[in-house]
Amino acid sequence: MARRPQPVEAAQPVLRARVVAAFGRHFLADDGGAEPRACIVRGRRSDVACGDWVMLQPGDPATIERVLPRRNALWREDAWRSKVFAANLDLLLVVTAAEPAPNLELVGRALVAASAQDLQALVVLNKCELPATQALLRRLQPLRDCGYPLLEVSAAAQPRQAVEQLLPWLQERSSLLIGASGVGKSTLANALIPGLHARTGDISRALDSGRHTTTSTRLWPIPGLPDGSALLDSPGFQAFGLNHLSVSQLQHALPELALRNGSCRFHNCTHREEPGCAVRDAVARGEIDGERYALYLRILQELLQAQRHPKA
Ligand SMILES: Nc1nc2c(ncn2[C@@H]2O[C@H](COP(=O)(O)OP(=O)(O)OP(=O)(O)O)[C@@H](O)[C@H]2O)c(=O)[nH]1
Ligand SMILES: [Mg+2]
Ligand SMILES: [Zn+2]
Repeated sequence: MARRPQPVEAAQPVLRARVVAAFGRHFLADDGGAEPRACIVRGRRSDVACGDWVMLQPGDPATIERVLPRRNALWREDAWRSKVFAANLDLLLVVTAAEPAPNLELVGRALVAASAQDLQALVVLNKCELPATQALLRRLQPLRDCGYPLLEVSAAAQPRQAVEQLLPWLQERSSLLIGASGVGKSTLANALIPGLHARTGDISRALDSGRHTTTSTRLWPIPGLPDGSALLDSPGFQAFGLNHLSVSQLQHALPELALRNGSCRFHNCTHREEPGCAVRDAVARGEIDGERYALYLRILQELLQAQRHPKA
């Protein structure tokens, strides 16, 4: 008996696209068309982040079928969970400024997150026309000493110069602006991308309301640069997800510690109380900055704690 031929499923056109914005389960993805496409994610999967490459099933809205493997990712952490907020980056622009009161803890942690993901990082000291910049520069010197480049810019007072200084770093890469609320990330994005008109905020209003002016991470192509040059603006925030790091990854993520890797008496030295610790010796001799060492100890403590009590 002849079997009825099974209907052949029509080959589904699937598009490769990059997520440029994520709002809960709704996304915008750029597939090379004139405008990014609205899309949703199939099932309950919600760990799709800005910068992810995805396979889309066209439709209205389109559906994200699959998230392609990530080169790297950054996590945001709160008391309950950690969540990826940006993926597939090449450069981290860690923005700081003399006003509002600089958060060097956040700067240090962002640099650790970058190194741990093999991501090049740059410190951008914005609002450099403010007199308090000189004092901040002295506090940032230990970061320069361990090799992080630092650019002094003024996005509001001298946007053209800021753009000139930044553009050479942004060619054919995905660069993420990160830093505390009010340091001027969106003002920098507006200078780099004419016509963007990203909302920028009055600091006192933002701080009073406890709200950030930018509320979600966005990715934009940078006009005038080759394809593949993208800038990501993110909301200012306090806590970086570092708890997924191993002790060894953390030790390699601080260049001045990584340099002394293997020099301690014990190969698995945590650089706390162990005798014959090359890192503590270097701190005592002033070759490693005491604040940086203290930051290492704080992060170490946190990740050991988190590994004992994992979050959901
Ligand atoms: N004096 C001075 N003010 C600046 C400069 N760049 C930005 N600002 C001001 O700083 C304030 C905050 O700027 P935003 O660009 O909104 O800061 P943000 O980092 O994007 O803040 P969030 O989106 O809340 O994370 C605004 O009032 C800007 O005008 C600068 O170079 N100098
Ligand atoms: Mg902003
Ligand atoms: Zn040691």
